[in-house]
Amino acid sequence: MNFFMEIAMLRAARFLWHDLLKPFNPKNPKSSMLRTHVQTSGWSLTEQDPYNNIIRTTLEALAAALGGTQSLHTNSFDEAVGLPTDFSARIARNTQILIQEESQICHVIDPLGGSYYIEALTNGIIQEARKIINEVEELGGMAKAIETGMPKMRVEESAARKQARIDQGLDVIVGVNKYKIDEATPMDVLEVSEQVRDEQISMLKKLKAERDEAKTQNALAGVTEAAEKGGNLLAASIEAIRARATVGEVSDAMEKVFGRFVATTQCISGIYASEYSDQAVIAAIRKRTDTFMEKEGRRPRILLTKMGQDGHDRGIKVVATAFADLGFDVDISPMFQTPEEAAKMAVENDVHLVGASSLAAGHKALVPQLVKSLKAAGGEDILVIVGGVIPPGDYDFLYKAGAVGVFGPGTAITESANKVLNALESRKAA
Ligand code: B12
Repeated sequence: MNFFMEIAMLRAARFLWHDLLKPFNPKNPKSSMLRTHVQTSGWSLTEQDPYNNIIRTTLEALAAALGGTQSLHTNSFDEAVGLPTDFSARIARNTQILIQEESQICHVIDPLGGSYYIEALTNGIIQEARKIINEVEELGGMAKAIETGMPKMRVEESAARKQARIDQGLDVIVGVNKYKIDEATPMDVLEVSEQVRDEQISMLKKLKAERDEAKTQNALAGVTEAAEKGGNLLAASIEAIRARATVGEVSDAMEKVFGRFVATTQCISGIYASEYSDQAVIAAIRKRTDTFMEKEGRRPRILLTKMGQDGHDRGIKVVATAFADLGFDVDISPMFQTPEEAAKMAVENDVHLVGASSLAAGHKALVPQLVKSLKAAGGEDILVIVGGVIPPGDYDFLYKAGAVGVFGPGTAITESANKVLNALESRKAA
């Protein structure tokens, strides 16, 4: 993180909000005052040496408080391995309370206002943000810009650059690429059992059995009608929820008119390699993929898939762009695949490997199903690797289920690429 930049961002956002609202002649002065909720970063928190995360969160929370946020969410130190335990949640909450009630920090409005450095940063952000706002306006507004894929591409490009800088140790992450410790820090990990899913399903069944079905369907028809006629969707949705419709059913009712947004899954290329200044490392892996091609007649081909309800696609996109730069042929699946769909796609695309990226705790259910589906679809020789938020205690389970590699948060992509090539080579030797 950049401590002062975070403070300046909040200050700049307040200025821009006030300025952008002026043309609407707001009648209530409160409308011109930006009110913000800040969540400290989860992305910056690491699986390695996890108590460092308490310090990171404190610094981030302090920046938010000095920047003048009205509301704050502090993340817990076990962020990169799972949902918080009661203990980690208490420390996260106490971080806020210490800032708010012990340190007197929140008694002053804009305490850094007037500092040369903070004012210069704030001004710089205002100027740069205006350029992007204008660019979006020229595309016809944010909804249009999203349709072109512009914001997503910018985010993915920046993520790939950042990953290349971290993998080389240019951006320091204490405990991950500098000041590493050999032994793992023992800590409790909250495990959510499969039973929760079954309980949720039976609650849904009960709700549907007990509701007044005609009333529900009528309210859902109201949602579709509001979508068709440009009516008040929020009011119609509240009506439907009161009639015990589920969020899924309300969204289906709108889908009849609007269709469903499908994010583009293209892979940007060249960014990871161009940001990696030690080109010898890149060249060595490319040499390995080139040798593979000479021997096999084609490049190592990998299908990267997101299965289940897991919408976290930053990791998979970063891995895709880096693997492509390292000489792999990379296919990316659509989001939310079933294991059967992923297996079918892998066989049809004739890949050597499937890389499942799992961040939302579905790996123990989905990876065994993927291995089974690959066998059923005639793809038993396709190797399976897994990456993402995988608690260390689950690695053995995944290996036993048939995975040949597991790559948790903080793995340098150059390292995972080399290990994947090792697995491909030992498969051939076997
Ligand atoms: C960013 C983030 C989000 C973003 C996602 C943006 C996006 N487009 O991806 C947003 C804000 C949208 C989000 C939403 C949610 N999130 Co979230 N999120 C994160 C966070 C903070 C970072 C993930 C990330 O991008 N890391 C950076 C990438 C580069 O790392 P990575 O994916 O781990 O990939 C690396 C390695 O794992 C490996 N790798 C990964 N995949 C693969 C594949 C292969 C083949 C290989 C070789 C390597 C590999 O290589 C990469 C480089 O090192 C994590 C916590 C964390 N620190 O990990 C929580 C986390 C994953 N989220 C979580 C949750 C609960 C949610 C929500 C359900 C919250 C909510 N109640 O709404 C929603 C779910 C949305 C959905 N539909 O899935 C939980 C999951 C809990 C669990 N596993 O038990 C986590 C762990 C946080 C937590 N502790 O609570 N989230």
